[in-house]
Amino acid sequence: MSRPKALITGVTGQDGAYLAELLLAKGYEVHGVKRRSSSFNTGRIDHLYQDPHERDVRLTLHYGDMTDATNLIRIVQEVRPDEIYNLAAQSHVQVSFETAEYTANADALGTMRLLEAIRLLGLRDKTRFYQASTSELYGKVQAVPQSESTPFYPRSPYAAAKLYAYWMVVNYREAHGLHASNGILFNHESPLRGETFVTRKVTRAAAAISLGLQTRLYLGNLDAERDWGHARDYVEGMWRMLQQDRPDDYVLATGRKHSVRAFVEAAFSEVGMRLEWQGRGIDEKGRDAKTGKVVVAVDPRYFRPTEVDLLLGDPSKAKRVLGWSASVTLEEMVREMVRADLATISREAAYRHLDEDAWLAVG
Ligand code: NDP
Ligand code: GDR
Repeated sequence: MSRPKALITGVTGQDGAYLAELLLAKGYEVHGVKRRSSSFNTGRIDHLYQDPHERDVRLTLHYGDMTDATNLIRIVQEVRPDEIYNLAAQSHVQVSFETAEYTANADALGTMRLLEAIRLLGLRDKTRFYQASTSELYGKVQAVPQSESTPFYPRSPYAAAKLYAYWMVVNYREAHGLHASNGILFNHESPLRGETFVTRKVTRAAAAISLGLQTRLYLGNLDAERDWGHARDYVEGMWRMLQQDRPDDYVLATGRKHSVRAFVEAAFSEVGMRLEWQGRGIDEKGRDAKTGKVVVAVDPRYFRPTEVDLLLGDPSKAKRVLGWSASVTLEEMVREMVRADLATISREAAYRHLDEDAWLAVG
């Protein structure tokens, strides 16, 4: 019997790396779309690389871009995948305020291009489609916890682009009979998380400050609350959605929320530092209880023009239908992330002198 084939867009990102690993372990032939870059961008999947000269190569990368329709059509035509996981996106909410048109092109139209490729190549009955939808669709809080039936209210160009993609998936399912599903995923993190998302920014800073390589961490809104899970759990949920006879939309979440401030406290406590908070809003500061030094401060540069205050998911449908639930607690995840950053930063510091300004610039 031939192996099932999967095509992953965004294979070089956090979720792409975990998903590629999962599908290879399940016996799939995995194809990934990567962007051309002037520097290496495959660091998260290098451990999965196989020499293309070997026999039975099961991971193949194709150059491509979500903004290039002919390129996407050719890749889908060549691979003829059984499953497409559309994870590629300009995924940073704050950056989307600066790059609204590009974000719409890649995240909204890019999704449409792939759906259209399946349709026009006659793969409707062969290829199943997973769309990386997001809890950002809920945006301005309408109800808590948020489930598949909670109304959307996007609060950023990113969320508005993902809203278009969400509805195109529903439409191609209803209009053309595609097996296309939306995973409405709440925030999920890991040691592979991009360094400019708040969790990884915090765990890296806690590690660097405890090693004496950084003095202070600047953050935006400390009061925002999120439902944070572990990426490894969430890619398993993506796969389960595509194994269902019928396509559908599912929330994946832990059902627990924490504030950014609580995440910061947990990360610093992991390196043996207790924080004491003083002031409010832009004057708020976190001091190391032992030394009295300010190690966390607010910088309004990181405030968003429109913020999403609270995301808390209700994952009961995924549990009922997919048998899926999040297995990693926030405490376990923070520990894994901080330990990984301590190891990486110590290794890096041994090689070169770390320029503090470079650390502070991480957004
Ligand atoms: P990352 O930002 O880590 O990865 C995004 C991936 O998309 C990278 O491989 C990136 O390539 C690629 N990419 C970006 N733009 C393009 C483009 N124009 N053409 C081709 N590839 C492109 O995101 P995550 O892994 O965290 O998230 C995966 C998906 O899930 C995204 O769509 C995100 O919006 C969505 N999502 C994420 C959540 C989370 O909490 N992580 C929650 C809900 C949804 P490169 O490596 O070259 O930059
Ligand atoms: P989010 O993740 O916007 O939820 O999108 P991010 O980690 O960027 O922000 C979470 C919350 O933390 C607040 N915050 C800061 N955020 C960043 N990045 N940097 C800071 O210094 C900072 N200080 C406070 C933010 O204001 C926000 O409230 C992520 C992405 O992965 C999306 O692609 C995905 O769709 C959603 O999660 C679900």
